[in-house]
Amino acid sequence: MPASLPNALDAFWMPFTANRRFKAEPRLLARAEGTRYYTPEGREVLDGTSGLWCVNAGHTRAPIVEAISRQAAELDFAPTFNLGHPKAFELAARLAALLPGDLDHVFFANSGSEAVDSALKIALAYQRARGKGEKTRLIGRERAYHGVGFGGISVGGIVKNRMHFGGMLTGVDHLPHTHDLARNAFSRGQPEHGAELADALERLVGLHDASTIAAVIVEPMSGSAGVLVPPKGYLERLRALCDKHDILLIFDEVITGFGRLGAPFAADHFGVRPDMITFAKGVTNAAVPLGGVGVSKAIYDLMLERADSPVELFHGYTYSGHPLACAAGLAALDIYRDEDLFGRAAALSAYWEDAVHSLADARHVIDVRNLGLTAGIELAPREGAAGARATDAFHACFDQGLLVRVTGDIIALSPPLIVEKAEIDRIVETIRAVLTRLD
Ligand code: PXG
Repeated sequence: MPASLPNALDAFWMPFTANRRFKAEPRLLARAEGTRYYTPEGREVLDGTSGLWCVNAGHTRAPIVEAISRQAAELDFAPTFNLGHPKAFELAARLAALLPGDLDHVFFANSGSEAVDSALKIALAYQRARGKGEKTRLIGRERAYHGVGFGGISVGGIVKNRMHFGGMLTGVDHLPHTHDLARNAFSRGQPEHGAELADALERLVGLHDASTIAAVIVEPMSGSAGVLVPPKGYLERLRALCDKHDILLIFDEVITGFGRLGAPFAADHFGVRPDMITFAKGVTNAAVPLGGVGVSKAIYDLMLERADSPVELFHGYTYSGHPLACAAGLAALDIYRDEDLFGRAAALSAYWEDAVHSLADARHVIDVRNLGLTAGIELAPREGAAGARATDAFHACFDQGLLVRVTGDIIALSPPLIVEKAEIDRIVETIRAVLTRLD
């Protein structure tokens, strides 16, 4: 490191990070393989979070590495505005086949945030194209995370992600979140209580009128907010209300897509059909950034038919359908299929559920919840210091060789779908040991 750089960590303004704390006490990852990260000193860290909910097939999988390097040598970049390259069409077709029902068309972006903005814009453009241009309102939900674009934070519901950034989009409203510890603590799988919270959409319709509402967007299971599992019947009710009022329903499956719940998408797991699905993360196993929107045949066909100019959607990114991302995506889909990783996640989920619920009596724990290969372990907050206990747990787990995610006072777990039972045991034992020692 050159002497002129007193702190070589200084220049990188790290996202969603307490930069001063990190740079005083850095934790670095240098290498990864399968379910493990390795620090620069060679210390092994078990990945309990699939990176950031994204490395579903485990790290540095050889077929993906090879596909990316082959693609980089063959075709590094090609525009997809008025031109095309084979792998973008191939990946879109593979995704259309994997997406549920008539979600037969795929729009590509580069991240979950861009996927969400794309879906919201498609919803508005679609309503306009069908002669319902006054349907401009977007409905999100409290505690939702839809990325960090202005569209995503407007419909999102995480206070800190919104409060610093001004007025955001106008004409947005929110449903109540579904997290209810008083009625649903320690639920296994979907909680019993709260389907009626979907009826809040009726109240928003009563307030704004359905003729002004374009779309509702929800995470079918909230990930970032700390694994908030939808109550039984809730998503079904939301779908029925959207149908009743001619409102599009968008599922943000950036986390739940690609096997996290033991099915290709949460829409499959819950048996509820949205009009659009946003995806990112697992689509390439996170090896190259890629996001996108699965769009229903009805939306796509109408947009093409009714367009008032030859270009039907004035939206897209330089890197929509980037060749490296498409190559990585195709290789990732092959792994998911060949290793039946979604089926593997489904088969492991009962073991996972028992394992994480064994923490119900661990120190500080006020709730354990789970679905598929996810879990939220909620801790009692320290008096006057919300979030501090879970942050300390994060650091202690890392030092004990386990990577977890924390949000507020919730530990969120989402191991790679290739996780072994012995590794699940290790995740749970490490967390118990850490909590036992924690103030
Ligand atoms: N929608 C959902 C449901 C997400 O979870 C995004 C959109 C945005 O994706 P991008 O690719 O723009 O980051 C996300 C991202 C965490 C964590 O620790 C979660 C996300 C990102 C970073 C951290 O919970 N989710």
